[in-house]
Amino acid sequence: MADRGARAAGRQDLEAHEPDAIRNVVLVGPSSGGKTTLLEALLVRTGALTRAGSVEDGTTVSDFEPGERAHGRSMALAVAPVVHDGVKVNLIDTPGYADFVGELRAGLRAADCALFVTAANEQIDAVTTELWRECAEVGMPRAVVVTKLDHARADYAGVLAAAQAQLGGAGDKVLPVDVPVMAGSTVTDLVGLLAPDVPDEHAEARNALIEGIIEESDDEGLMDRYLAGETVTEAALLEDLHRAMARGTFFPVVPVCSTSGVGCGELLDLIVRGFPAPSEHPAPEAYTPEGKPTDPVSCDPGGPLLAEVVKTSSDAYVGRVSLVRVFSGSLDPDLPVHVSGHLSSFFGDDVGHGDHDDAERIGSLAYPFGQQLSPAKRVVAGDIASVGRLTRAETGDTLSSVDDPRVLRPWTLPTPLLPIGVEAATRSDEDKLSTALGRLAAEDPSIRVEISSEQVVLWTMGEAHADAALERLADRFGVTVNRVDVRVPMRETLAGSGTALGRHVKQSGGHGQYAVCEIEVEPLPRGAGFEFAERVVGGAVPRQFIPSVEKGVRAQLAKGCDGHPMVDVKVTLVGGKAHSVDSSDMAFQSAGALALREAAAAVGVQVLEPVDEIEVTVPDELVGTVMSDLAARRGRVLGQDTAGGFATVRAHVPAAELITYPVDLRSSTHGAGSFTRAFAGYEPVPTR
Ligand SMILES: Nc1nc2c(ncn2[C@@H]2O[C@H](COP(=O)(O)OP(=O)(O)OP(=O)(O)O)[C@@H](O)[C@H]2O)c(=O)[nH]1
Ligand SMILES: [Mg+2]
Repeated sequence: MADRGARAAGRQDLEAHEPDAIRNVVLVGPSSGGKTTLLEALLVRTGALTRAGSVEDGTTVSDFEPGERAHGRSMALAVAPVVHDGVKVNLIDTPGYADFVGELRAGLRAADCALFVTAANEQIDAVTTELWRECAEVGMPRAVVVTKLDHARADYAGVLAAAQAQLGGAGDKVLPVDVPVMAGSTVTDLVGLLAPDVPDEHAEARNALIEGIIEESDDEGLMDRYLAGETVTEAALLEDLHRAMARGTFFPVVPVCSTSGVGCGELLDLIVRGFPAPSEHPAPEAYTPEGKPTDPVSCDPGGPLLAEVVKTSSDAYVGRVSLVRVFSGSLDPDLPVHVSGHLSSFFGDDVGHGDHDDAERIGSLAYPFGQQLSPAKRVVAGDIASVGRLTRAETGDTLSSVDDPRVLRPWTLPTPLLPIGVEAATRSDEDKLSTALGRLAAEDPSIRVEISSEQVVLWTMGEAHADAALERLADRFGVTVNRVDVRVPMRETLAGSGTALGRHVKQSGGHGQYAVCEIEVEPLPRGAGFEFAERVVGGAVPRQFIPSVEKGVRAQLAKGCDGHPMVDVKVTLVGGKAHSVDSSDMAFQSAGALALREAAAAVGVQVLEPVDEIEVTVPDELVGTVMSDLAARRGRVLGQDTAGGFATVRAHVPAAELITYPVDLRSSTHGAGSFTRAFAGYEPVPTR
């Protein structure tokens, strides 16, 4: 802490008075691509820090959580604002590691443009291309930063060509706005291609850039005039670049070396002059709390309040801190707000926290700088701030005006597919467990909690996410749990048809018990559940005791005859005997239960296991690997489709074979594969 304090330079004025003086830029890209380090370099460049921290030493501004420092990689989104040329730039660092994609999604939501940070010594991987495509779908403005230019194996030209080939195309232009100047293997400077006095050796790159920008210009005669020799000013070009970026058709590339800071100034200039302001980026769709769509939201500080909690953290000293992106209106301390969380109306049940509408008051307002908070007086539309002491607002909730409450359509949440079985370590942990798990899922909606009678399962995005969740459970909520194997909920059914007698007779002294029933049993098709019928003739079982038999049978079904709940059977009561004094409801319940046990012993029990339908999507060339792996998991392939270089395989696979599938699929496809799963039904466990 002392070290970090010493690096922090004099306070900048972080208060933005209007949306056009703000840029919200999210840094995305593969893990270890250099995002956190680039953020440090940008902080130094703008004077927010005097000296850059390092990821290895755990001294960066954005990797401040204990887990991040210990592992040397980002695990959560973090914001650090800088001021450049009078414009406030909220830089949002996100984790590149796939387990933390929930944080990346929240970061994309808070931002108006994404910076794809790519290391000059790496390829552009499938995960990056996929994210690029996803951003394209929602029209997110993007730029590419090629960093680590000083790396021993840096290949700037190679990465640039790969970015143009893999990310550009179909009218999309990925073009460098700067060229690195190398002295041997050291990058010493950049040449800006938009400047008027570009050396001849870069004339070709400059022409390509200018023509690329002019093609996007609204001034239709500009290209002809340019080709005829008219000089287009840098300012005019930047204006067209800005417009094309906002439209999502032009993607500038900037080379950077975070180690030396070369390129940081150029990047900041581009962000301030070329990147769209919050007012140019459409806000999320808004609804009334009843679910009626409302007019589009405009980024007006004087408009009705509309803001969203993109991250929640709890601090032992400060309490709950909500990171909020304001889309419309302004936040003032003490302002009463309407808090809405309607995740289930958009995604169905069991996602994040329960739906709610509450009234609360904005507590303290602050601008976050990593984990440090500096007080804010007023936060206008387009800006990002931390709100202290909101007690009802959870991640994904909307804050709106009390007079005109609204709900924003939540951003797409990833589906956690890796189950982790947990058990409270001690009795006192047991007491706190369910509340703590609820908080965990409310803060991080990419975690789902499933508490069944059999066990507590935490659904997570991967091993690292699970570890981080359990660490948070211990550190923040003081609850220690042990990891246990995930138990798949088995069922059983009868292996055949037959008849059985349940004879519950106790007549040794005092008031006796007498009930005899005869049942016919038969297995039913999967998913049919339980059916009860009766064909009793001549009052062999008195009318009033027939429901007693059914009740006894149902109780035995719930317990099962071989340790698992029994399903998909039909039981018909066909006869029995009663005693005028000793028969009772209880006696017939016992006889019914006994009859089912006898039937199970006679016809045999078939154990059933849950089977899920999964849909696996992988690059075409990996489909063979996926197929043979599914076969090894006792999977049954239902069908296969191919589109755009990807193959989708649908299959039924026993849930027991899918427990570690997210981890295994990721490693066998190098992160390029994904899958969905849904419960399909129960099927007999094959006998070995
Ligand atoms: N040589 C060199 N190394 C760099 C540069 N930028 C980052 N690195 C190193 O690359 C490694 C990863 O950098 P990070 O900044 O943690 O990468 P990240 O993109 O934040 O990674 P995640 O947080 O896992 O997503 C660290 O060891 C950095 O020191 C650079 O410009 N030059
Ligand atoms: Mg990082």
